[in-house]
Amino acid sequence: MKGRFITFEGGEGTGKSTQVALLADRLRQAGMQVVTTREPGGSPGAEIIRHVILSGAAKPLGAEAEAMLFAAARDDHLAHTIRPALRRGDWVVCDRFADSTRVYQGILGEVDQRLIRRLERLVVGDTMPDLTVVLDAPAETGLARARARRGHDDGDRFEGETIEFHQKLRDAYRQLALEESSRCVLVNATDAPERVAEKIWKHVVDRLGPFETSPVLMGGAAE
Ligand code: Z5A
Repeated sequence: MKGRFITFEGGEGTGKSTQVALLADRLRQAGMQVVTTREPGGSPGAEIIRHVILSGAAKPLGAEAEAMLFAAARDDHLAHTIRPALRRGDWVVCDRFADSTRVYQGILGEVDQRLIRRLERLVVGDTMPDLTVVLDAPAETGLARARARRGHDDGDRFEGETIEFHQKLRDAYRQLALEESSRCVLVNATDAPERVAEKIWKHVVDRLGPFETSPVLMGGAAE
C-alpha cells in the first residue's frame, strides 16, 4: 500500500470532523490526493450498519454484539473505501477507527479484551493507521459543543450516556495515546479550531513529512 492513513479519535464534540476537514484541505494544498471518511460508515454497507447502531436498535444486544457490528462495518469500509484509496497512493483521513472499538466497547463496555484484539487482527490486519490524532478536551467542553450543534434534536445512542461515561472515555483515550505513542499524538483540543489544526499539521509533517512542496505551503502560524 502506497498511501498514508491518518485517523482522528477522541470523545464527543472534541472537533474530530472539523479537524478532518481542515487537515484534508491542508494536505490537498500540499499536492496530495485525499479521501476523507468516517466510522461507523464510510462505505454503502457500513453506512447501513451505522444507522442500526446509532439509532440504538442494537443496544439491547449488548456491548459484545455492538463490537461485532462495528467490526463488520469496518470490514466493509476497509474493503470498499480505505484499502482501494491507499493502493492508489491517496491519503486517507478518517474520523474514528479501530481505537474507538478498543475504547468504547473494550474499556467502557467491558467487552473481553481478547475478543476486541481478535476482531481487530481479523478485520484490520496490517492496515493500521500511520498516525492517530487523539483530540483531548474536558468532557463538559465536548458535550457542550455537541449540544449546541444539535439544538433540540435528541442525541444518538452514545450521546445519551452520563457525564461519568464521557470522563472515563477521556481518560481511556489519554491512556491509549500514552501506550501507543509511536502511532498516536495527543492534541489539546480546547483552543480555537485553526490553532488546533496548526498543532496537528506540525505533527503530520513531523511524523509523515517532509512533503515535496513549496515552503510557503509548509508554513503557517507559529505555535
Ligand atoms: N463508536 C463506537 O462506539 N465504536 C466504534 O468502533 C466506532 C464508533 C467507530 C459515532 O458517533 C459514535 O459511535 C461515537 C462513538 C461510537 N459516539 N459518540 N458519541 P458520531 O460519528 O455521530 O459522533 P462523534 O464521532 O462522537 O463526533 P461528534 O460528536 O459529531 O463530534 P466531533 O466530530 O468530535 O466534533 P465536530 O463535529 O467537529 O464539532 C462539534 C461542534 O463543536 C461543532 O459545532 C463545531 O463547530 C464545534 N467545534 C469544533 N472544534 C471546535 C473548537 N476547537 N472550539 C470550539 N468549537 C469547536
